[in-house]
Amino acid sequence: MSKKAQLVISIFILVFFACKSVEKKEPKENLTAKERPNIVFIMSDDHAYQAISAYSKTLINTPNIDRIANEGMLFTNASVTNSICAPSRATILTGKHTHINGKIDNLTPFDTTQVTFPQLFQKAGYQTSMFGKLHFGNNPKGIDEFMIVPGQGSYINPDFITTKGDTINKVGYATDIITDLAIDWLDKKRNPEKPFLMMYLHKAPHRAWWPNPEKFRTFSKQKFPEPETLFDDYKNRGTAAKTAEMNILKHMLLSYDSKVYPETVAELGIIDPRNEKLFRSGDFYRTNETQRPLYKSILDSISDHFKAHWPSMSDKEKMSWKYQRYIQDYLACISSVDDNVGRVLDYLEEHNLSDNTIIVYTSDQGFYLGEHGWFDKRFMYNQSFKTPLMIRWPNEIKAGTTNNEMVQNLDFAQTFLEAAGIEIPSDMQGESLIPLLKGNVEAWHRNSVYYHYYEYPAVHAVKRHYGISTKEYKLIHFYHDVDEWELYDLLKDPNEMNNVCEDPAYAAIVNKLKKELIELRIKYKDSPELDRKYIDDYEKRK
Ligand code: SGN
Ligand code: CA
Repeated sequence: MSKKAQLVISIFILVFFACKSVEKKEPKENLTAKERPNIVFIMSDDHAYQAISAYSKTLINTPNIDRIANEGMLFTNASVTNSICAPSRATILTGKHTHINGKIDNLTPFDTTQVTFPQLFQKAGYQTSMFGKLHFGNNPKGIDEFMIVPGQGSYINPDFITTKGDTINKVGYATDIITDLAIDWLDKKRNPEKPFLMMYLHKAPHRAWWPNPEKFRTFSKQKFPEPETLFDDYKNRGTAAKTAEMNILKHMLLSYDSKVYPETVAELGIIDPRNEKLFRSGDFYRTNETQRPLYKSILDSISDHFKAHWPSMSDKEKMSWKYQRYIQDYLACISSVDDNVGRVLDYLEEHNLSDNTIIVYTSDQGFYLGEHGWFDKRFMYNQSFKTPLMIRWPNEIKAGTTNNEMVQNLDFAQTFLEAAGIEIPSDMQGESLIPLLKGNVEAWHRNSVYYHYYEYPAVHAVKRHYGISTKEYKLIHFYHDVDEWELYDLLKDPNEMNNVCEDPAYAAIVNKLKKELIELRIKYKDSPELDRKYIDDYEKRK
């Protein structure tokens, strides 16, 4: 080959790779408004994947939520970095682990000088809105119009904080109202010249699980299968599982949770002032004259049944009874979420907004539906570590695909920013899911994820812990007032019933995972010093 030909080839190769790297790094800022996808981020509060029929048909049929999976991608291995409300939301908004964004538990204030992804969307010309439960301690930034419930919010006749900062009351059922607000915004406020980001955030199905009257009636008459591990005795687990206060039999409250009148409970000699106080400040007392009789007739029959049967029940029967009451109300709340998600999907379809809209359905974390005898979340064990996730985006995602990669709530910000062609801040800690959405699994290199939970001592008494999970194993370190390690063989023991950390057969795996955990902590800038700092901060606040 002549020198000239060699030179031409070298220049060609150089230019080719230079272009490639430019293509990889630069955001597609030249996307036109029409090309930039809209984003509808649907998130519920405490929605367990076990209660979505796209994942399991055992408990409930959710045809509308399933549509997102059937017409898009279902993630079977999505998890959160810290299984509790406000921290999960902080991670979603900042694209950072909670030890970096500082919102380690529901109680710590959020440093509002931090960048959240809606601010970047607003700056890039997106129209932005948010409806429902943010539960973040602060109003959102970068949102043109919002209506959010204060704190946990209410199911019945809820209050909303508006963009202007005032609080207004709405009559009706929260799940329906939040949807009305979202559809109304799409219908009347949306600027067709701009792409939009809408965060549609349900309060349901958070404790204390108040359904609308019609669903309350229907579901309270049904019987649901019990999970295999409802009567778990926590035998081969560590101290944390044994001392957690989220057992349905022991810690669920008869009036506040199971909805037996406090008078009826007292008549049977069961005195629990906290239970009574919580019930009396709860949703039933928010009903108006029209709503109250509808609820009362169902509450009457629950109390009648309780009074007639409770005294003669064994502990096992009491557990089963409380489980049924719990799951009936929980699923009834979800049934309303499903109906309402259907309304939003229909609206988008009828208005030709479907094809270039990314629709996400997820929850702020998973939840125990009687597995290990529990309700609530917090632990790195599967039901609360994992979270439902499905994404529909007809322009890019092949309908009906399933993905089992280890993705996290940490990844949303970067995914949305990449999709919209907006530059991703270099200090975000997730990975964009765009390659996975496009079916390019080879471009995904994450084999393990990091988790860290902090809210202790606190309600439900789940000890502080951090850990690493791969698809095969999970290694957890509980610390603070204990120093215990647990290892689960997820393939052999999917219910996580046997801690095999001390089993010599797993010694090599424990060693390997401990090393990888240290590396992950370094990668994500977590450290023993930060663990200590967050304990000290907590002590100071007490
Ligand atoms: C409340 C609930 C808890 C729940 C936390 C956190 N108790 O304290 O059961 O774990 O919220 O939930 S209640 O008596 O007030 O219902 S979170 O979703 O906000 O993290
Ligand atoms: Ca939650």
